[in-house]
Amino acid sequence: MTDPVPVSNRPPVSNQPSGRMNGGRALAEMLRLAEVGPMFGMGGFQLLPFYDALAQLGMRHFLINDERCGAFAADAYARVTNRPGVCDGTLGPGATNLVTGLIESLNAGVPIIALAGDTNRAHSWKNMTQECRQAEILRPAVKELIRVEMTSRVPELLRRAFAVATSGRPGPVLLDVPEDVCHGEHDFTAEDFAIDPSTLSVPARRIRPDRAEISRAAALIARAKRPLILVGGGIHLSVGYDALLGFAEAQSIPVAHTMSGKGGIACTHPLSVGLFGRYSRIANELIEASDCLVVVGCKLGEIATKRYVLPPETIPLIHLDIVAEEIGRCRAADVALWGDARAGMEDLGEALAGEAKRARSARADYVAEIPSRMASWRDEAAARLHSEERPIHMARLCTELNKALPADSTLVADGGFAGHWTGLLYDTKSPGRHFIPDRGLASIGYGLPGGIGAALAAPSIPAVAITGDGGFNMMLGELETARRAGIGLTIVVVNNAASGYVKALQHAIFRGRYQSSDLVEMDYAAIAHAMGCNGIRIEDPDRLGDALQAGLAERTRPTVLDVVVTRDPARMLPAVDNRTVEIKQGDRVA
Ligand SMILES: Cc1ncc(C[n+]2csc(CCOP(=O)(O)OP(=O)(O)O)c2C)c(N)n1
Ligand SMILES: [Mg+2]
Repeated sequence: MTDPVPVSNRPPVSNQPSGRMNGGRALAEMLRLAEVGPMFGMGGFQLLPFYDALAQLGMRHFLINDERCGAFAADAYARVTNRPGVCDGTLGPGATNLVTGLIESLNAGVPIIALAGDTNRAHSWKNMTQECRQAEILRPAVKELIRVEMTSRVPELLRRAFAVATSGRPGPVLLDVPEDVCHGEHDFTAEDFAIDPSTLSVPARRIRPDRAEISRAAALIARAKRPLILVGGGIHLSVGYDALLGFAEAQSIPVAHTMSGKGGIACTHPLSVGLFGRYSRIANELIEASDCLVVVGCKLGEIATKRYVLPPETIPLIHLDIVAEEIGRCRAADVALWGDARAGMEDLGEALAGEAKRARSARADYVAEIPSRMASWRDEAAARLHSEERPIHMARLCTELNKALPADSTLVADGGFAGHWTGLLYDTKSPGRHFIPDRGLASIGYGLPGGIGAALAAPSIPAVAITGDGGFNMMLGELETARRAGIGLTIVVVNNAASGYVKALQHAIFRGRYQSSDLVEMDYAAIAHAMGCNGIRIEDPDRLGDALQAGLAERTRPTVLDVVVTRDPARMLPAVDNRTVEIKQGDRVA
């Protein structure tokens, strides 16, 4: 009698394989069952059975050049698709390199399944090569760290990982997989391979706020003459766009957004008052003049509150959030609505349905203010928004992005100026995750790998990443990944030959005593060419439009647009920064 063919050498016949297989194969089979998208990682001995299984099963996995980038790419993938992104690293340095990316996802509430190889337990703590206390290092970087101690428990614990990653406030879950568990074998039954489909995308489960609190909130809103909705990134995690727009329109309530909340409603909608917080067009003054604030899926952190000076304590505030303990953390709430953003907005809309007609007529003048205030802001900012100056003005670059990017495109914005300028001036044209800034941890370097994740998540949708030169330097190796992946990603490098945010602050606070904030002048278009990509250096603002179109037209190779912007540290900040100067009401920005 011949031995049965080992599972790893057989083509998959069903979603529920059975028979003897190693832990790596079981991991891959479960991820296949979960219909995960492209994965990002860098191999090492411990996880090689997993890699082998991916090859056997024909699953997509991209070698990245730094595990942090794999985590960033998985994060952006998850934001575009609302499905968990997957990344992996080998033990020791692979695992520790994941930390920054995983904390981005943790703080931003993004579902991730991360795998880390670990030492063979027969030899652990005997100075094995690359061994470190990785579980202790990674535990605070994730929503939950699951140590997989038995090959037989791989399916069960991956099921658990998806449930944790996608429920409540979503987040990253790390499976720490010892070498012997990954290489070890077990006889699995078909029933072992099962997964709850409701845990494969966010939000996995919805919870509605307490009814009595909804009534109290509705009463406050009904009385308000100038209510304002402040929306954060939770609106994307809840996919609450229709509920938000329906509620705002029915009740005539304008909407301001954080950087992460951009796209809750289209920035071009007449009820959108733009970004609030550290940088603002007209939103901060509308907050000051409001008589009822409805905060939705927003932590009211440092940037949103302009370092905790907004919103004024005197204005009644309703706070709707999926994490109960976020309510009241930074600003007391008059009404606490603990629940899912979409469900909460629907319930508020229902509670106020009878009021809608009266509210719309009572607030007609109020909402009519918004387009006219926005128009006068545009007039004041026009010289910068349409600037012909060289080096190029950041506001002009944002105007050109607004013109060039279609409504369905994704703009990924890096942690430095790139994110703040576009957070303020980039206009999404339809609701959704069309603007992806890494505000969870605000690391520089997210732009390029985030762009890779976004491009792979939605290949038919134009993907553009905007990054500083410092952030791009950090990640240059990933241009190789982008090229290998054959993606038509456009990378806009904001080339100011500086660690610009740092230099601008040194200018403002330390009277121009600069230390370690200059970069050498680089030609990133030439670097892109040398790496087999398209590259265009742009010094004339009138060439920006064509260059962006050229980038968007590329379908199979990345394009680097090297945009030469101001080198003057006095002119880099998108506005007066309130860490350096007191912001007075009426300060104009951009
Ligand atoms: C990993 C990391 N290190 C340091 C910082 C602090 N930081 C914020 S903005 C900035 C400047 C980054 O330079 P660049 O990417 O060129 O962007 P610019 O501000 O010049 O547009 C730095 C160093 C950070 N956000 N992330
Ligand atoms: Mg720079």
